[in-house]
Amino acid sequence: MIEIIKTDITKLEVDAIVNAANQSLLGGGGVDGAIHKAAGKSLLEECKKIGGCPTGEARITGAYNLPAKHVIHTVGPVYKDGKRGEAALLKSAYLSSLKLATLNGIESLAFPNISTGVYAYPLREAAIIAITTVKDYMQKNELPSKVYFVCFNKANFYLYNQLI
Ligand code: AR6
Repeated sequence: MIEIIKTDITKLEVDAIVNAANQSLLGGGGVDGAIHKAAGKSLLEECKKIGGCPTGEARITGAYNLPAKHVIHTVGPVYKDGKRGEAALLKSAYLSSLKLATLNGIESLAFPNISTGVYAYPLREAAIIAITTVKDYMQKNELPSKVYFVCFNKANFYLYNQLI
């Protein structure tokens, strides 16, 4: 079951929220900054121990002061011209997050619109990759049984509703 919602991902009481992080996993702006701010310093301490994450992969941590139970940190690609493997890397960021969710018994999972902020991925192309990857995975796996696409801005909210 998939739901599209327009809200701040840090407010969600789900088993896991996904963070659109960078390779350092040490925080940044956008949704990453919001998640670290709301979770508190213990999240940064746990992330330091992980020692980074390559683009297209994902890592799981606790969620500390957040209402969610876990944070899955994934690193989407920086969009340049679409000819540098961006699509495969974005798909891989979604897929790696979904696989970690399954491995950790996560039923409800919330995704932000990975790579569509600072990393400048074109919204429509990114939304198509997100939706097709999640739908396909959920058809083949029992967990996660509920996925939220959290759209923070009107443009993405409109686009996701149009595409789904
Ligand atoms: N809840 C849900 N979505 C949000 C929130 C929020 N609180 N805040 C922003 N968004 P971005 P990226 C949306 O830039 O493009 C960071 O500095 C935002 O509107 O957060 O993957 C990292 O450290 C946009 O639609 O992530 C990396 O360096 C979406 O989240 C870099 O940015 C993603 O925008 C990653 O860039």
